[in-house]
Amino acid sequence: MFTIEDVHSSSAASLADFEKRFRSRFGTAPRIFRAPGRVNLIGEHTDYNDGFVMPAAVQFSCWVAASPRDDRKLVVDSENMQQTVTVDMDNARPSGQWSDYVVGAALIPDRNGKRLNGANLLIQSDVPIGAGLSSSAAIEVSVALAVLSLSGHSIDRKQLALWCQRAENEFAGMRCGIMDQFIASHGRSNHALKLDCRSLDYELLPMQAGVEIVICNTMVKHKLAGGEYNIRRAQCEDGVRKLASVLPGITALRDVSSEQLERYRELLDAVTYRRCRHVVTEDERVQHAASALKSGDLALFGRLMNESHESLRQDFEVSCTELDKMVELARAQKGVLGARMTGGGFGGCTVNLVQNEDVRAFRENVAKGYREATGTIPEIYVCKASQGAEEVMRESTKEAGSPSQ
Ligand code: GAF
Repeated sequence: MFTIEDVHSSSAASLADFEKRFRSRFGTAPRIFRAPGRVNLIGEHTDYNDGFVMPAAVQFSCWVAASPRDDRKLVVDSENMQQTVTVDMDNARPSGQWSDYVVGAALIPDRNGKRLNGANLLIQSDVPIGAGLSSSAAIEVSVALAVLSLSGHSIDRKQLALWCQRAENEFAGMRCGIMDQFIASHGRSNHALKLDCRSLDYELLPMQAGVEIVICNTMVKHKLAGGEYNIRRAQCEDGVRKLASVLPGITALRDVSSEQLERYRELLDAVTYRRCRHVVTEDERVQHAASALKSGDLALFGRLMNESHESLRQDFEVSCTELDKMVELARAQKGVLGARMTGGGFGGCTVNLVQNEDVRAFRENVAKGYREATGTIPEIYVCKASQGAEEVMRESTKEAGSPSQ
C-alpha cells in the first residue's frame, strides 16, 4: 500500500513496478490511469439537494492499469481485495460485491451509447476505505476513464462524473449525490472546487498559502450504502414535498431560503425541520465560505467550518462520538482555524484548517489526545489539494506519474 509520503514523492519507479505486475499478470503492456479521493471542506449533504459543495481532491488515488481485450469481458484483478473477478458485459448485473463499483462504472457508459471493448484491469487503491474520503468514487472514475479511453472514446468530464454517480446509485445501491465523482474528475492541484450541484457549474478557488488541510481519521469505518444516508435523503425529499404546498415550483431544498423555512416550519415535524435547516443553512455557509476564501479571510472560513460541524451534529445527526471528540481535540490546538467532520458521516474523518507552523504540534497533540480518549491510534494526513483523474502512463510514451507497494 502507498503511504501519503509515497504519494507526495510521486515515484516513477513505483509506477514502473505496477506496470511490471500488470505485464506479469496479463502478459501485455498496460496504459495506466488514476483518480483521487476527496476531502470536502464545506457543504455536506447538500449535493443531493441540488445545493453547493466545496471539496478538494487529495493525494490518495485509485490506480488502474488496463489493456484492451477482443471480447466483451472485464477481467478485474484487485490488489487490495486479492481477488480476480471476470464478468461478461452483455450479461452483467449487480452482485453485492466490491466489483460492483468497477462493473457499474464500465456498464453505465456502455449502456448509454459508448460501446466498450472488453478490458483487463489491475486495480490498486491507496484511498482509505470507509474513511469518508470517497474511495468508491476514485474507483469508479479511474475505471470509467480507463475503459472509455481504451475503447477510443473522447472524455467529457461532466458526463464521466454523472455516469459514475449512476454506477454508484444503480450498482452499489447508494443514492449518493454528484460531489465525489465530480471532484474526482475535475480536481485541480492547490485548488478547492465550488460546485453548483444543480447546474454543474463550478469555480476553482486557489487555496491560500500559510495553512494546511489536515485530515484526521477516527478509524471508525462508516457504511453508507442503503442505511442512514438514504434515510437522510428521503427526509429531505419529504421536507420539499411538504414545503411545496406553500412554495409552488420548488423542486429541492436548494430553492428554500432559511427565512422561508422559518416561516413555514409548522408544516414539518421536528425531525424533518431540523434536517431541512441543516441543508438550507449549509448552502448559505458554502456561499459565505467561497467569498471568505477569495478574500483571504481564513478566520471566517474556519468559523463556517465549525458551524457546519455543529449543524451536522445537532440538526442532521450524522456525526458520532469519535468524530465529535476529534473535532473537540482539534479546536483546542493552537493555529486551528476550523474543524469539522467531512463526508457522509457516522465515522470516517474530520477536516481541519491549520496554520503551517502549528501542524506538527497539532498532529502530535491530537493523536495523543484521541488515543487517550478512545484507545485507538488515529491516522493524520497533511494534504495538498490535488489533481483530478488522468492518464499517468501510456504504453507508447511511458510517461511517469506515481504509485506502488
Ligand atoms: C457521501 C456521498 F457520496 C456524497 O454524494 C455526499 O452526499 C456526501 O456523502 C455528504 O456530503 O460522500
